[in-house]
Amino acid sequence: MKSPTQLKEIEDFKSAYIKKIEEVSGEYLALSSHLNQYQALAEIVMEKVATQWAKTSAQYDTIPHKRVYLFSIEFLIGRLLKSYVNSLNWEETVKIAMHELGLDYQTILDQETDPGLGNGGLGRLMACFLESAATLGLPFHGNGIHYKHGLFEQKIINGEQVEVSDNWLRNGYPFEIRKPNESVIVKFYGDIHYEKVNGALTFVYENYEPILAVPYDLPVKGYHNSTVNSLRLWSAEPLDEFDLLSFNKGQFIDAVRHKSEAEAITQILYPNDNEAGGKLLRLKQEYFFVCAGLKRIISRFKRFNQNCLDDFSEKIAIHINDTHPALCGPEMMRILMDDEGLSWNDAWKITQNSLTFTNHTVLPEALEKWPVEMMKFLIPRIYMIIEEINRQFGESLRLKAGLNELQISALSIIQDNQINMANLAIVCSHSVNGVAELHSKILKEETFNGYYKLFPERFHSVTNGVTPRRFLINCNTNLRDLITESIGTEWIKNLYDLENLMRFKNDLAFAKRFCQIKLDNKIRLSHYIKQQNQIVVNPESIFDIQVKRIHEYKRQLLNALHVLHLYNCLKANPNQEFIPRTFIFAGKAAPGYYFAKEIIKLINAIAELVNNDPAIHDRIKVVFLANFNVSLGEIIYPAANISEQISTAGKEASGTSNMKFMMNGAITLGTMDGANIEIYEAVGKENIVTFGLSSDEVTHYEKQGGYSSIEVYESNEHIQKIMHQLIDGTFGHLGNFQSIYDSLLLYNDTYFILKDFDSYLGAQKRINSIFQDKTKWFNMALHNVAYSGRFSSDRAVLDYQKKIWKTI
Ligand code: GPW
Repeated sequence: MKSPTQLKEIEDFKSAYIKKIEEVSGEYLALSSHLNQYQALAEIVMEKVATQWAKTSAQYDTIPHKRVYLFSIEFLIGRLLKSYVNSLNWEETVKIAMHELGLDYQTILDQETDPGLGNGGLGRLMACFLESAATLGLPFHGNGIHYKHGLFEQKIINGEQVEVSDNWLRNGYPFEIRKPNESVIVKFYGDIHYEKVNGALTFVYENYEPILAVPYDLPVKGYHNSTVNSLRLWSAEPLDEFDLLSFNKGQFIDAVRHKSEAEAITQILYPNDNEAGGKLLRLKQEYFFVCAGLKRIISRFKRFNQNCLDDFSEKIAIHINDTHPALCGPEMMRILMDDEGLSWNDAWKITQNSLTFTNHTVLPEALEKWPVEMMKFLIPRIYMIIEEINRQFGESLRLKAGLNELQISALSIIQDNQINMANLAIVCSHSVNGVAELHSKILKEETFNGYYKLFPERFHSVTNGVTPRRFLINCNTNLRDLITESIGTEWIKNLYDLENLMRFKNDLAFAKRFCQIKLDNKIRLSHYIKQQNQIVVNPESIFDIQVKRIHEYKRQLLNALHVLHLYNCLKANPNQEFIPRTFIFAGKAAPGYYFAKEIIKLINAIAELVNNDPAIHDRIKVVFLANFNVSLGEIIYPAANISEQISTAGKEASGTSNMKFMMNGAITLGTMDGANIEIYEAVGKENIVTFGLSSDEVTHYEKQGGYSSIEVYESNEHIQKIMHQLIDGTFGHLGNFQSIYDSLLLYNDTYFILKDFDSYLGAQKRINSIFQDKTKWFNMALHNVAYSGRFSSDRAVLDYQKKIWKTI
């Protein structure tokens, strides 16, 4: 029964909506398109959010509280309409109203583009942190880039990845506000020299190229509270005056060129994940959003602090998310000295006390290094400051720490004519952290060991987390309702409360509903698969899923080779007892990453072979879903039985899909890597399936130049068979996989795929036997949901607040 207030709310909503439809489309509701229906809903929701937004900002201005600004080159926010509706506690009203108006709510939600302003885990983590901070009511804002084109859309054509440009702004975007009057100027190129003015040596920067940075603000709404924070994304535009100047001189082409060169800066997100690019335009992007963000933060701070910067670092924390914003160090020095007139020492104190830094990888190819020449050419003043920071740092190591020249050069920010951005970030900040316990340990013992020995107090660890609102509550509503009926609503804000679910471990009625929900989610995913790939899968089979960027270290190849092996077993012994499995893959490869693209091709070739072989009798199905993004993840995570987390130990800093799957009751099949180790500790060894070399074992082999993959090959006939199939024409026109064959046998299998193969096979067999025992399986799944509390990004953000930013 609806209360009179609820009934009124629904009626009010309906009339506001009917009117809004006319405003956005100039038509009556009956004639409106789905897109118009979406736009009308988005506008109504945005109005409601904006009211709280204005209020939050005003409150922050009056109540002094340390603010955190998160600087990141990626924010993978996902679709927002449903999030806003649910966080406003408006879900029921909107659903009923839409229904009564004869509209399909899901179809309307599906009109929204999914802003792909990030590549993968790193960008998504930032979006989770923003959501959690707003839900916790903390003053915490994001600062990044307003890319015109986000991550490319992936199509699969003839089994291969084809990239299509992403145009997320094509229909306009209702959840951002352009704020031209808060624009700032960012300067590139030019010359620097000192001049004597009135006897004093004065520093002059001239002939630079000014670019206008225009902010777009997006509201970040807390769940069921009234906090709305901001995500500020900067867009590059030409300065009008300059265009006019060229026009007046009749230099039309110059004017147009300047315009497009300016706009180029924020045209596109670089599509590399865990790999540093080295392109001038990328460095331009890095400086662009750092400079614009810091200028605004500092000028706002002065406005509210009687123009005084003394206590800046007590009131503001600036967080450097991986090294892409590491220019925060020298840029803050520049603003404080050149624009604000502070001395080097005063500027340095404020800078270092304000900055904190998180590292997200130990892969050498991902550690950013920029050629000195490029930096000098593009941002000469910043280069000067970096040189001076480095000189003073070297000096202090020599005098205070008593290091010799060899030791000093190993820690230098400038090495081999390159700027080492991680070193720059560490030297300029007072805190460095890794994103899972093992990862932080590797940072201390290996990657940054020299710094750790000097400044042990600067090193911390904060394990990643994901927001349960997006990755459980809003995407697995049936499970949400079951949980709430069973243990109340407290868990939504304190995910540790999920442990109360263990009370139901012997409750048959609960178990039945829990399993039925999983099955329904699998049916939903099966429909999607049928519609997208024209493949019919069996929802009763084990859904074994690996979704993430395609990367050698993440070892989708190990998974694929195992499928091929299973196929061989079934072909050799067609009547064997076999538990049906559906192997689901999704993920994008960087467009220039040849080997990753070959892996996609191989998965699709295996799918073609296995899915169409009548001898298999549909007992194995292989599916590669195109264009993995946040929205697709929201359909996939709730439907998984097995979460594949099979990176080479020591290589995956944390992983976060492991947490999203776990929360939805999937069982992790994983190596002892990244946060898998902490999932193991949380659920206990009975409730996870692990395999493979440990990180220490991997390091041990690496120190000897690797293991011998040929030896493994020679002693294992299953491996011999699958290796031959890669190159013997098994896949017909679908391809020959010589490069994969070579990497495993000729180039000694850098990621230990063949070395871990047998162990992986054993783990997969264990899964089969467990799955047959339905009670045991339910119990494991329940443990995974119940002990996912510590993997909430609420916990992660609180850890940062306590340990890193010291805000609470
Ligand atoms: F290389 N991560 C990512 F460290 O998604 F910058 N993209 C990246 O470019 C990098 C890291 C970078 C990921 C890590 O691979 C993953 O293990 C981690 O869970 C995630 O960042 C969030 O910390």
